Order: sequence, then C-alpha cells, then structure tokens
Amino acid sequence: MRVNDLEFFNRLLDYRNILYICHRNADPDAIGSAYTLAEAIGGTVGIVDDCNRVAANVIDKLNIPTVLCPDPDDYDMTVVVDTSTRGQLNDLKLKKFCLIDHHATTALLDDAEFYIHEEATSTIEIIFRILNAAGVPISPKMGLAMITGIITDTGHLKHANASTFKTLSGIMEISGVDYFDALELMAATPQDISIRIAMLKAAMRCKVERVGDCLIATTNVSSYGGAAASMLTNIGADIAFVGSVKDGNTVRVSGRAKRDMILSGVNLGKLMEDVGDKYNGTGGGHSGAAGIDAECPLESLMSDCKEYVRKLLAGEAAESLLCSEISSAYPDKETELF
Ligand SMILES: [Mn+2]
Repeated sequence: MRVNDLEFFNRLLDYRNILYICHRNADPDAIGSAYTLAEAIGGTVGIVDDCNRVAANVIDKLNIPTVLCPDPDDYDMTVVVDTSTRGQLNDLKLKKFCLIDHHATTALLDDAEFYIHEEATSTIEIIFRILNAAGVPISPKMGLAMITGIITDTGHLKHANASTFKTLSGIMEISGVDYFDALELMAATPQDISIRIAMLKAAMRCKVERVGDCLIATTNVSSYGGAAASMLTNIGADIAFVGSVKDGNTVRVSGRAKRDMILSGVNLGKLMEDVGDKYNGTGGGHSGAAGIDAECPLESLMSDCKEYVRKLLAGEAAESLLCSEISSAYPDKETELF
C-alpha cells in the first residue's frame, strides 16, 4: 500500500526493532538513507554483502554502525531502501518489509506492507521530505551522509534537477553542513588499484558494433562492471554492456546508455527487466543505467541485450519501451548500482 511521507514515518514508530537494509554493493544513497532513518526512528543499518568504495569511506569517516548479512527474522520490520529487485538483496528472505525507493521500476511493491515509490534523483530526496513532515532535526553527520548520497546518485549533480538542489539546500540549512565538507569527505575516498586494472581490462577486451549512428560496446570483467560500462560510454560508446561471471552459475550484465540514446527511446531499465524475465533472472534499474543477474550462459544474455537494442533502434519497439522521463536516467552513474 502506498503511504504518504508522514504515514511512512508514523508506521515505523510502531516497531521497536527495525532493520534498514541496503542493496548489495551499497552506495552512499542507500547507506545515507538507511543511516538517516535509523538515526531518526531507531534501528540497525544492514548490508547484504558489500559497499562500494565511496560508501565504505562514508561509513568509515562518519563511524556509521552497520551489520553485515543480517537475518531479517531477528527484526520486527525490515525497511528496504534504494532497492528495486530481490536480486539486489541477494535473494535475502524478507519476513515483513516496507520499501522506500526512487528507481524507475521496482518489483517489490506487491509484497511490501507499505511503501513510498516514486521517481526522484535519489532516495535521500524522499527521506528528506519524510524527516521534514515529521519535524525531525538533521544532525551534521546525517546531513553529510545525505549530501554524499545525493552527489553520487546524480553523477556529481550532472543529472540533478530543481528538486535535487532544493533538497540539498534544505539539508545544508537544517544540518549546518557546508557543501565543501561533503566534497572533502568524498575526496578522501581512496583510489583502488583493482578498479583501475578492471577498467583497463574492460577497454582491452572491448568489441564495438555500429548500428546506424549508434555504437554499442560490449566487454567483460570479473568485477566493477557498472563502472566499466560508464567508462565505455564516457570514451565514445552510445550504449555499453559489460558481462561478469559471478559466484557459481550467476552471471551479470551491467548496461549504460548515453543521454541521446535515452532521448531517442532507449530505456535500459525496461530492457534489463524484459531480458531478465526471459532467463528467470532479475533485471532493472534506470533508463540510462541498469543491470541483470541470471543463471544462464553470459554470451546469450549479452547477445540478447544487443539484439534488443538493434530492434529498438530499428523502430520495432513497443511504445511502452520509450522513456519519457530523463531526470532519473542515471542516478547511480558514478557509483556501481549493478
Ligand atoms: Mn539510489
């Protein structure tokens, strides 16, 4: 059931022991959302496996207490934050849960006790509204975590809209945090040599296909697929798909598309959802940044993604695939949602 901002807050007050769970490879939007709610209402920040580099740095610098691989059975209520598929929670068994999310599509609404789901440039933006509605003060630590989440989810504000800036300004006013302090916190994020190696390998293995004026780049890496796909669109690809073989039989494809592609009708979130369905996998995300996890040969998944784009560009796509909303096309562009 969709609830309004204040109702979301008030309902959570009924529970004593709440788990706020972030998607795997948690980013600052997920961590900031979970932490802010935990500070405002009480509860535990849970991480399903790992955090990305910037989020790990935020947790470290702000001393945010987190629990790794929590069991939802140990809590009265689980709040799923910034997450649109069960796959992003590593298929964690959820007992009673509610959801707060800003991704274009989400597969979790039906089973949620209650939820707020709407497109915004970050989940933090929705959380800020909730705190305002409930009259909860924002501490400097909460403010820093929130601002970091907004900056990363908007690709360093490249994809920010009027509401993003209003939220940022509100957070700074209420928490007293300087924008500079948030930038400092992020600048302290250590550069990891393994990411740089992955980017170079992705570039070496890259194949390019031209369809009309569109360049589709495909490659594979064992990790940092999302960052590799972003890199390929930054160096010239219009659309990039990066495959990774995960543990066991699971494979993952991360996709990124340039803004022009989205304006001409490409919606990677929908593409990943449709291709994921075919393989009983989980796919989804934003129009410009999305991913799939499935148990199937990586080659088939990659070639289906490419084939889907070819058809889309040839005008065979249904109207429903067209993306009209550009504002939340890349919330996680600079981080690695998938
Ligand atoms: Mn997000």
